[in-house]
Amino acid sequence: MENKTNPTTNDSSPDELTTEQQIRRRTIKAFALFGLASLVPYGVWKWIGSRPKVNGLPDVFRKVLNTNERVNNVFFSHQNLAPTFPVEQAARQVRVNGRVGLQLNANPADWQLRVEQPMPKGPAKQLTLSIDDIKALPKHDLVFDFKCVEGWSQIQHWAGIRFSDVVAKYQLGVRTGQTGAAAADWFRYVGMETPNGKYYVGLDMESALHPQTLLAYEMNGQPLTSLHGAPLRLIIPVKYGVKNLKCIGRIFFADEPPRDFWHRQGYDYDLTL
Ligand SMILES: Nc1nc2c(c(=O)[nH]1)N[C@H]1C(S)=C(S)[C@@H](COP(=O)(O)O)O[C@H]1N2
Ligand SMILES: [Mo]
Repeated sequence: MENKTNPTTNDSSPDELTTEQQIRRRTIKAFALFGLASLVPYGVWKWIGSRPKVNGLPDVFRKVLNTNERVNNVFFSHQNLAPTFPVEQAARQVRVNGRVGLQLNANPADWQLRVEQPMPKGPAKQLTLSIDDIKALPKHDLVFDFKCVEGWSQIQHWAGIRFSDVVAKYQLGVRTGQTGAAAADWFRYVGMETPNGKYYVGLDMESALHPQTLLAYEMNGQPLTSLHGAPLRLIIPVKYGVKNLKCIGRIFFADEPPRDFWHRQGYDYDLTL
């Protein structure tokens, strides 16, 4: 009587599955589906994570942002500033790391900065700047957490001029020679090297033009020591220490990534924090 009034209960027929078997099958199916479904986003996630980081964001996100930024015509609007600190927190004993290309007994009076950029028509543009030319631009102080890829960091106090101010003053970086040109007119990279060419870095233009990117001539209010890159070094807080070239002798603009000392040793080219 129970069997007749309840059609869902049927465990007598041999070709019907028992409730237990049905549950097991459904569970297996559910797991298989769940597994497949989760593989797709996991793969996408892995891929995004493996993308090079641009200003802390995987480049796929950056590309979207950049497109929007370009549309809004604020390609160099930099909202992502590195945190800064009160000057009292800056280290007194600033760590020295890396001496490649430094000529510790060079005469500072002999120093000059060579700047070069290819021009669409005619010969390359070339400038030679003295330390006084550099100091003629507005001075900026910066106290930030300097980070080396080797795993240490230190709050340090630097001062110098904005690289973007040099670019604006001498009309560099854009093919047309007119600062304020469309994003496509900008060279893609900046290369910097020691006077002897033994240490060299390549930087994407956006990071080079970041408002916290300085050509620094002071540390803790004093002229740079040779070990810290006298008379002029790069301070670029959006990048790891290796990109902060000490003793700049030459700066040039390019569309191909310039050679980069640590990239040649196997590090990421970008090294953006
Ligand atoms: N010319 C030159 N610049 C250089 C290096 C170097 O070996 N030679 N080392 C880099 C590395 S790895 C770091 S962490 C910083 C360290 O700067 P500091 O010695 O002023 O602390 O300089 C960078 N700039
Ligand atoms: Mo470093």
